[in-house]
Amino acid sequence: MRQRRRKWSRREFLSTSGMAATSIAAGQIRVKRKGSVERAPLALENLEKFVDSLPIAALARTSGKRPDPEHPGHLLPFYHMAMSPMLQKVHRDVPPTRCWGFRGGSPGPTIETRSDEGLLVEWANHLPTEHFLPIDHNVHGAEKDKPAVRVVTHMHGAKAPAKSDGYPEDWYVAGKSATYHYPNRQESAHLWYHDHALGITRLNVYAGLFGSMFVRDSFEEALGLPKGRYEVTLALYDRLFDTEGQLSYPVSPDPDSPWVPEVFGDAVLVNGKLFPYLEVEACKYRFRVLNAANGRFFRLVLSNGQEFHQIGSDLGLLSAPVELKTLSIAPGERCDLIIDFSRHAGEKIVVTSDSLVVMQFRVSNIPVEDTSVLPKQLRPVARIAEGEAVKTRILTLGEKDDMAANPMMMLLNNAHWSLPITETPALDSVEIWNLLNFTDDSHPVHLHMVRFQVLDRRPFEPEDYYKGGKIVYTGVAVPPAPNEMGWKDTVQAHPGMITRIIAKFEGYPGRYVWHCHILEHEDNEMMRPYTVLAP
Ligand SMILES: [Cu+2]
Repeated sequence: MRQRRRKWSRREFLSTSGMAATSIAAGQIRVKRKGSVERAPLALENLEKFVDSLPIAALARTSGKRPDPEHPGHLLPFYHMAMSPMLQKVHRDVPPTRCWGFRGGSPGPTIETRSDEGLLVEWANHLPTEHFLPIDHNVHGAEKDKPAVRVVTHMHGAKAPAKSDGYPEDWYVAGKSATYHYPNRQESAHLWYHDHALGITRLNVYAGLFGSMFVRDSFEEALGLPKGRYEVTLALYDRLFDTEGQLSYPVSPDPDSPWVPEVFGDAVLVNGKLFPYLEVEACKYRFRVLNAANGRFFRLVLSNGQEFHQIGSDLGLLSAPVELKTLSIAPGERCDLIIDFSRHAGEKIVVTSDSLVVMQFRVSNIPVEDTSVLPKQLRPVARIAEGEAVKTRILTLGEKDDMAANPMMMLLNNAHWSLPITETPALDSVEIWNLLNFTDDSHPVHLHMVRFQVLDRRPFEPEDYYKGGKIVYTGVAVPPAPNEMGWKDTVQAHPGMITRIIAKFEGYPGRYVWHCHILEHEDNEMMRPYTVLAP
């Protein structure tokens, strides 16, 4: 581990200046690679905003039923989800963009299911054998002897058996498929599926391989929340485009080692469109927001300054709505929002994130009767008592830099992916994980299979830990924000802080992973296997 730099970090810099994000990102594209054509970035400022309506992903249709792997006499809905190349119109005035999707969609079709109702998905690789984005063969798992195009789909947030979790080494090539079983023994939540192939996840997701799944239950349905056309998924992600409207993925100046530590696009897509608008009625809407970006943290605000309510986090409902004017959402996280447009009839409201324009709501003038409710209480979230923990782990988030302080790789607990497994919680046991962040970045840390709660964040002195492995706090513990008091599967671990989470490892024994959800980090060693031990 290196000395922690206390200079202005790239993320802080980019996040405070959209212009900076644009120029740096564009600069990255203009880095000329050996044998590659230099392409100028798409001039977003020349594009007319709000000319395309917000697309809504299709509902996934089943392809019949198949036997339940746990109870072969019982049949489960079966979905065939083929990954294939596609063209996408991201904007009226941008030529079609080559990307990859599920069943012709990026985001792919939305799977709807209910708690305790299992389903099967055959994730089929119908992609070409060559990748259209720059693979770095120095990245672990993506060596020159590996096939260029490899996929394996993970259902983020699913309590799924290990063999259906999409282990990063379980990738397969074109013409192959894997059928996964999702028992869905979990509360209502917004899950999302995305590629997880070792060493190229960042490229496969950037290419478009992701979509949503909703688990429903009767408790949630009884609350009377907005539903049907009043419930809208908003999958947010940023991209870089060239003048031809094609995806640009930035590369480093070293053609033999193109990996870059972070990617920030100047174009924010919502459900596959650039600057879309959504016509809404003057009533309450429920927005299921997903940050599907490789590395961008969004900070969403409404241009009319109105407040909104967060009613759910990654893995389900909060105990009560939380009023917000700004929503911070990190890659991998989901936020369940209620926006009430009833006092804003006729308004055009723009959603922005820092200096980036995200989308527009056009509120109708026609009076409408709103029968939905924003309940004062939602679903009780019982806090896991710290005393229940049988083990407390100290886990570091670090970065290895070259001589010029350029990040070369990111590490969890200073360990590479291939080292022996060190995190081995027993099934149904409770553990506290202390995430010590030694870097300048916030890392959204995601644990597969389990749900957890955020205990607190507390500043500490890295030097003392380097020297003697001693934790010296430099301030008081900060409790989680009210909208972080629900069930989480991804937590923002901030620089210079120890972020504590508590989890009960319920579900299934077997090998899973935990990792940073900045996909460039995850691909370059910021991911470790962990094993849930059978009793
Ligand atoms: Cu990270």
